[in-house]
Amino acid sequence: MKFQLFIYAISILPWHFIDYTTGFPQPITCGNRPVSDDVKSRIVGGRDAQPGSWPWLVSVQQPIDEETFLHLCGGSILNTHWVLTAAHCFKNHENDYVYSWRLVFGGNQLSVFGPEIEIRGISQKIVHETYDPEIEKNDVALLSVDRPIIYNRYIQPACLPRQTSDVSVMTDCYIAGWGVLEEEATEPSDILQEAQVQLIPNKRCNSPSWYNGGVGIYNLCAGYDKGGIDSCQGDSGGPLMCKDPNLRIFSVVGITSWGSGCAQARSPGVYSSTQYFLTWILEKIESASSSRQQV
Ligand code: 4AZ
Repeated sequence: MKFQLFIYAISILPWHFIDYTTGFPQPITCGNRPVSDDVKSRIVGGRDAQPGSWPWLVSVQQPIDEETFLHLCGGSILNTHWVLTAAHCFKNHENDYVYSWRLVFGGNQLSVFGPEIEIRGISQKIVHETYDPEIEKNDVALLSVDRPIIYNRYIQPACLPRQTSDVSVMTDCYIAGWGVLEEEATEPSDILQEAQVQLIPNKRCNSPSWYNGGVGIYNLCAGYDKGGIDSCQGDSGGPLMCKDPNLRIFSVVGITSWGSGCAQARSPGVYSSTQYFLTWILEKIESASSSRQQV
């Protein structure tokens, strides 16, 4: 009887209370957008995002002097301890001491920090073992924070797609980040930008006048045939997010990785597929948290 009651309780819970990937040590809820649940509608060709629109978005920043930090890459909150980003964010920083970098959570305008902002240091950096910077293969990395992230209305964990989700049919997709607003620009955007993008099948993305085979099975392409709207430098590591038509919630399906320039025709943004790397992500987080418990 008790067991039946339990099964009944499980069956009536909203889906997001159920830990959908077995053994995934992320919070049971993810993908919540308490402040802004609707997308009203730069990145290149985007628009200012409303504060709280993408509460899992992280700004990965490097110190440039005693007081100043520079936005370098985006990231996504996976749980109170881990941030997902791109391996290539650390490519030209092999000799940098990443433990002096900082992670900014809950941000919208990076020059103005409100009370909702949280800042953490990095306590561990895990780059994919077979990351190949030549071809941006396995462009994925995890960062752990020095103190747990505390969620609020502006700071929430992301969902990852289920292993069984068909990402290719998702049509409601967005990118967001503080990357440059134009290919030639050097300064990152102060205000978080967002843009709607279309997933482009890998076969089309790999055609001769496009990337000609440069896109791997571990990648997703998103943007427009004509260009005009795209991620760019500084958006790297940040999320490509699609609304799952069944779950009606956004999942981070891609990590901004590379592209030929920004917003050019037949050169859409290329993203690392989080579904492809799901096992890697889960294994790393699990083994890191179990070894922490043993200490
Ligand atoms: C970059 O340099 C970069 N248009 C990121 C994304 C894209 C191009 C370049 C995609 O980090």
